[in-house]
Amino acid sequence: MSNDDFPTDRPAVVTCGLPYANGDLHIGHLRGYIGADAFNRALQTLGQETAYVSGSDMHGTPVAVNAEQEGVDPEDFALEWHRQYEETFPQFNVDFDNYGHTHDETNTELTQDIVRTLDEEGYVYEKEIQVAYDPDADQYLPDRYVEGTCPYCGAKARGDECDEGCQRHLEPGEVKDPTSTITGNPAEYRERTHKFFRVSEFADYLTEFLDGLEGTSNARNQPRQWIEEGLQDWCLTRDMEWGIDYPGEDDEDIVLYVWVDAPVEYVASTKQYSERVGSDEYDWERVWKEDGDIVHVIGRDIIQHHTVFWPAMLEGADYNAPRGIAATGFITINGKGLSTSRNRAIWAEEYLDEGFHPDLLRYYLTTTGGLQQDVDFSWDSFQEKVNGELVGTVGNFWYRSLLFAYRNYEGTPEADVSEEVHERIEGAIGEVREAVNDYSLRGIGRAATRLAQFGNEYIQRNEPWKLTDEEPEEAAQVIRDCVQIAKAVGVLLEPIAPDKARQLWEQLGEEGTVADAHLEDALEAPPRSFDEPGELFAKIEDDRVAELNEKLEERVAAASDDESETESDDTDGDESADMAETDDLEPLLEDRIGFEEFQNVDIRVGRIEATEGIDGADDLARLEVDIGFETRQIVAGIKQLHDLDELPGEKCVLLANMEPAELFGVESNGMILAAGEQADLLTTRGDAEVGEKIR
Ligand code: B3M
Ligand code: ZN
Repeated sequence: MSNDDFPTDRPAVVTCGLPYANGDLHIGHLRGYIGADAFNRALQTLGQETAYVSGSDMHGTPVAVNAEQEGVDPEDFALEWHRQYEETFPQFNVDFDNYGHTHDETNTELTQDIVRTLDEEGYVYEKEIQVAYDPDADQYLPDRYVEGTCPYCGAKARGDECDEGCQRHLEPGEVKDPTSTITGNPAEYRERTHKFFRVSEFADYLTEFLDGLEGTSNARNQPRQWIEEGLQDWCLTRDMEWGIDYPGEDDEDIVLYVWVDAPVEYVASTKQYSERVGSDEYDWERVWKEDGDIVHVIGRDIIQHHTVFWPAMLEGADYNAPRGIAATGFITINGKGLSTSRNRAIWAEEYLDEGFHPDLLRYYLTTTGGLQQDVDFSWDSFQEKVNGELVGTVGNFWYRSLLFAYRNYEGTPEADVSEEVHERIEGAIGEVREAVNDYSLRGIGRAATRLAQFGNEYIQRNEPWKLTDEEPEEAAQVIRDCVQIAKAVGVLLEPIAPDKARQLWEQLGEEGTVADAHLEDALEAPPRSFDEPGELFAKIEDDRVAELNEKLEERVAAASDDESETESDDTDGDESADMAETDDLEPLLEDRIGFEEFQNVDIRVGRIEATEGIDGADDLARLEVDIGFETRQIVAGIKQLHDLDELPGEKCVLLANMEPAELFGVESNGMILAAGEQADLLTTRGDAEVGEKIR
């Protein structure tokens, strides 16, 4: 099954993963909320009817554990964070049509309703299981109350997720060597009766669902492996008080597992929106029960919940399936994993307090790397991106063209847009349309910045300042074109930098709002007159970056100093990137080798010709590399770390006489050399030919 392209004549809904209402938001969180917001705005510019909804995730042990640590009631605790989030999102121009929370009436009722239907349809059964228990605390130990070893990959894992390893969901009782996070005691086991959802019955359905799923390839491919391994049924209930009751049961000590009611908030929040604006305007039931286009933007640590459990629940309860799931990579800071306990994060509030405009971060987060790539944030790379692309390309073009137009014509000169420029703008519109259908936010940003780049070249090439006296008509033509390009860049960039686009719109004296504009409006003539423009972007100076680097280092060091051994105050899955941490370099090898031995190592210059991710493998990519004599197929663990589409054409360095090996059924004939946790690919600095030996 393949979908018709966006825009469709059906209503769409875009969601982002629900933040747990348990702590401050950082840029790891913002990547998803901003990404989904940008995608939703982009759909709108295509003319798609759409809504952007989400809500706070109030339940589960992520909230209960943190509330307990603070000695407060989980409901009060979660509501307080929920209110803070409601205030934070608009500050980043994250514009939800509805932002609810999972503890509200709409979600409680809808969740119970869906679970009741699953039960009635025969998808739920009861089973006696062994549940971890801490006798000293006299408490059962669901999910984050217990830690141990992942039975699949051996990494340290939480009770319900292998957050530092393979990212799998773990069922109660699965984690090995469980210890209580309350007391540190080894957990005991006690028999309890719990409800189970027959996910295993949905294997065929899910395979078919994945065949038609759009979004990022990690979301489509990873679940296939889990399905092939055999799906387990899913425990729907937990021994705790905080959460939503199982419908019709009055056992006070058992609630629904947080991952049951959390995704239902996508539906509940859409329903609240629909009820507010009226179903004539936006019909949630059509979206969720008939034929709406549902798009989830999530972190890659929650792919299984969204591609296995959630679609099975939707199917079992007779709801519509998601059309697209886009799973973003993690964010690291200066090459190391985000860690809330180590204060190694860029906090949402902190970013704003530093006085940076939210659109700069929006641009950085959406256009640095592809969606599924891990992004390493540093103030240096932030500065480079802002100064190079926003200040140097977009801002520079906007300002110089509008200022020239204002000074010479007090606005848009009277002329028709030239054919060349008309076509160039049409081309950029096409690029955006394609990028949206490819779920590529970076593609959207690139279409806008490339158009601005073209504008700069166009102005440079035509030198209107030389024409105003001698060839006034030609000068007017060039500037007319430039004003049109400036406006078009604004329309194209709006999903990513909505406030900067709004400011440009105002400078042009446009009516209405750029947020309501469609892509085709990029070709509509701007108003005849406008006021003197101002510069919309300012360069970030080096000393500012030095100061920010220093502050960040001090903060991280201070947190490491007084850090207790436990990291249980980490609040979310982003910490899994902590694995990437290498505080110390690997020690140098003592043993020396002779030149002859080195001669046996055949290292060559290659050129990457083609790349593709390997289905079912999280990290592996298949590369075709020209090594002068022949083209080699090489498997490399770079899928998450590089944008595969960008590599063809790049020179690389490879070990050519590596023994062939087979990985995920693909033969690898050589090894690409790379450095560090981010797999920084080695290349040559000068003109060494492909095939040249490295000595
Ligand atoms: N509250 C946060 C996370 O695991 C979790 C998302 C729920 S989405 C339905 O990223
Ligand atoms: Zn694991």
